[in-house]
Amino acid sequence: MLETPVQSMFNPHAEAMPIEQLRAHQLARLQETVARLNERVPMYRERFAQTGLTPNDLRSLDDLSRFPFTRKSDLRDNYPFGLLSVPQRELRRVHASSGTTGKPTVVGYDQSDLDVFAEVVARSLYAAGARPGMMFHNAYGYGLFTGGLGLHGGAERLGLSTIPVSGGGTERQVVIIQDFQPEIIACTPSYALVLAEALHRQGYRPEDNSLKYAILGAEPWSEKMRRDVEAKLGVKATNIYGLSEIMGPGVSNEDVTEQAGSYLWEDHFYPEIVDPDTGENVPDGEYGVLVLTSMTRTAMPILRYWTGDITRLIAEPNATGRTARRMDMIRGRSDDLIILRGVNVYPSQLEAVLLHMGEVSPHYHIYLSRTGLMDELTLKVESGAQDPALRAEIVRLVKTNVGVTIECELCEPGSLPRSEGGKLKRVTDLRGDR
Ligand code: DLL
Repeated sequence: MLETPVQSMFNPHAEAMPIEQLRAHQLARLQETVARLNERVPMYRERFAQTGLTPNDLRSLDDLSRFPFTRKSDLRDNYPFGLLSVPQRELRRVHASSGTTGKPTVVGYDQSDLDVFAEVVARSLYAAGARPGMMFHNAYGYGLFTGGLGLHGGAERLGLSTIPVSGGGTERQVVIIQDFQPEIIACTPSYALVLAEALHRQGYRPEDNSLKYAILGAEPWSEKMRRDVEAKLGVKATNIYGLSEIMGPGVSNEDVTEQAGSYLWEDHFYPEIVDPDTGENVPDGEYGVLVLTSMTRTAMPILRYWTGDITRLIAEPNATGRTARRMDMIRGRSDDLIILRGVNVYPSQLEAVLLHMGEVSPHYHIYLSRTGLMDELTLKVESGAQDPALRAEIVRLVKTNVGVTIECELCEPGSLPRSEGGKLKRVTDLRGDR
């Protein structure tokens, strides 16, 4: 039976809020957030003062563009708790994500933030097809990464029977899928393909397994990959987007009946798209960098966060009854972030490991390739000593400090590309179309 629009939403009151009401709600929440930051967070207070702005200067939504961006480096400079706007003892959870150098960027949540987190993830799961009572295989990593616990909180709010399987251990995951019969799975798109292959090897055809819906994100993927996962896993797949600095997973999610852009939960997160070079706002429909403001966070609100993700906003009416805008699939990055098997890696993190070691030259190059289904990163480093122990040590240090398994090749001094005056390209991506 077809669902009416109201039944297709977890929270119709919020998701189908009339547009004028939504815009008024956003302005009021943004004004509260700016006032809170000005009052409680020294970095923001100083920055507003430097630009001559006060919270009273935010009189319309358009005024937001007069306020400064927040960047990843601001979180790093205030590591770990410098951007909190509540006393540290009010934190109920801490997560972290890769920073551009050795230190991660840390985000804190109080109880109210965790409630909002669960609400937006519940909406996301519902939009993806999940309904109370369904069995949910959560293969996002549990830990400092927001994926596992973030999805988990929303699944409990929605009323799913959650299997907190976490990432890795593919053979065990296959057994659990076969025995527990989950209808929903959440993981990275690349891992969904790995699981599909493993199920196939066990003689399972896509139509034999219990899975119906896959909620995929945390790394860039494409329509081609969606078709692949759907065919090989026998599911309907939707895109889930999010980032730790703003909340975690569930900033936006597609509706499974449309699969045409992810609904941004605009009563909690205010989206802008800006030109990557000028930082000026561009109209809905045009591509640029996604900039997000968390409007209802209390422990650590972030103003105009420069996500670095390139996408566009879709404001056209839709058939689901939701009033929020959608965002398109992420098309690329405005910086050099690499997402390897769901883990964020900046070239500068690898560089920091090398610089620390001494025995290798600072000349390196990163090659990304795909063997079978998994992405591989090969770090080529120049070194006079062709010592296998040195190579193993680099692999070990990268695993410990950056959290990813890489390949390393030592090569002759002078053999890697050098800058010819301009920006040196440090990464060669051989993965082709995804
Ligand atoms: O990856 C949160 C998340 C967990 C999202 C689980 C979805 C599912 P971070 O580790 O802070 O948080 O990484 C955030 O990952 O700025 C994007 O570059 C990328 N990213 C996240 N979701 C998508 C997606 C989580 N659906 C960074 N498509 C973001 C493309 C994505 N890129």
